[in-house]
Amino acid sequence: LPQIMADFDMVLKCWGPVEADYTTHGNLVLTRLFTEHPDTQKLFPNFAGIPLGDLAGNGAVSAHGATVLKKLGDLLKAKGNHATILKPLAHSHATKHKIAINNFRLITEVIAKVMEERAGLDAAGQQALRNVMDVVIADIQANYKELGFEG
Ligand code: CUP
Repeated sequence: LPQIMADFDMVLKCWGPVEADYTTHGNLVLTRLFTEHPDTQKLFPNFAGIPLGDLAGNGAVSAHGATVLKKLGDLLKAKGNHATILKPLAHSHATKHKIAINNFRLITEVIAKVMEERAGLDAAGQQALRNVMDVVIADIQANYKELGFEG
């Protein structure tokens, strides 16, 4: 079995607690991303003015966080067969939101920590998540290039 398939499976083994409450975990991920990397909050005009202390209770932050994690769940379950999922996602993040590639690396590290704390993802599982996201991010980058967005 190729290692990357074992990596998808290892992350999916801890996905249950995340999937059980995308809204709560999505808010935790974005609140932590914006707290640890303040520039990322400015990427979203709707969120830019929210004080750090109010992020945890903000419904729009929770809603986008839920969207992000649902999408990641779809990607994990596709186990690399994700071209049709990634294409529209890359398109909107390149042309509408203008999210540079590095932000996907930052959010990967935040998701690894939140999954460690909330879903028991151990060090090997966190590395598996990084390996999976390396593939996802490389494919987003290929889409970005095609769209002429340097990312
Ligand atoms: O969907 C969405 O919205 C996205 C999600 C994803 C992608 C890729 C992979 C995974 C997931 N997003 Cu939005 C993302 C992001 C954000 O928001 C921010 C920052 C970074 C990233």
